[in-house]
Amino acid sequence: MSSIKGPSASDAQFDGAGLRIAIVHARWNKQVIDALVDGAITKLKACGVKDSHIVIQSVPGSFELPLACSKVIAASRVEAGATTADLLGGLNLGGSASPKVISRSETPAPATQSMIVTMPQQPFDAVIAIGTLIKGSTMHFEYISDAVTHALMKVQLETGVPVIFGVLTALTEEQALERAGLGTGENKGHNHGEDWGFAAVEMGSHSRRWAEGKV
Ligand code: RBF
Repeated sequence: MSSIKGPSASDAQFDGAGLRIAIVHARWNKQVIDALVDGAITKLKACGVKDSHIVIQSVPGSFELPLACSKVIAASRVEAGATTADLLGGLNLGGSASPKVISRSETPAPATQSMIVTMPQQPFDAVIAIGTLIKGSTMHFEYISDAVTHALMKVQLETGVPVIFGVLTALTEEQALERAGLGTGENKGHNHGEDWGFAAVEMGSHSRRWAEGKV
């Protein structure tokens, strides 16, 4: 039976070629997680995101996702800053053999036109948080689902980096399998990880544009 559920395609095409995306996933319910992560990666690549610009990190369970996303975003900012500083610090602008220490009051020499400084790493444009919570006989499901959902929203609002909500909250194992496209027969289902890959590229692209003051 056809369904009206799920995101409709955007009118715009989003190019992931310049984007750097992190996938942070939990390891509980591995079979489902693996399919979701694969689905996300497939669509990131289909949108042009380079292999080298897809970074994957794992944490024990879904409860750990919000902190991990926050730290990964911060780490990528440190990495980008450090890379730029290292490159600039490593350039010998004065032509002398020993490195020149520039005091705070001194103006650094302007870069010449022939000097091209590339930044091998850049901060993440979006993070996809992937977990699978399956309801058990205790209240853990409710507590973890609620806490993680709110915390992931907080991370994206506080960092300004889109966090794609890839946490399945399933009442049964069958439901979880179907949402990863692993159900059986007619109930094979759709791999939601694919939607999250597309969402990351769309939100990463929007964010870049908005950051440049363009709407
Ligand atoms: N983590 C998940 O990602 N999915 C689950 O379905 C899940 N169920 C849990 C059920 C119980 C009773 C407990 C104690 C933990 C569960 N976790 C689950 C792990 C949780 O997210 C976290 O990794 C651990 O509690 C350690 O902080």
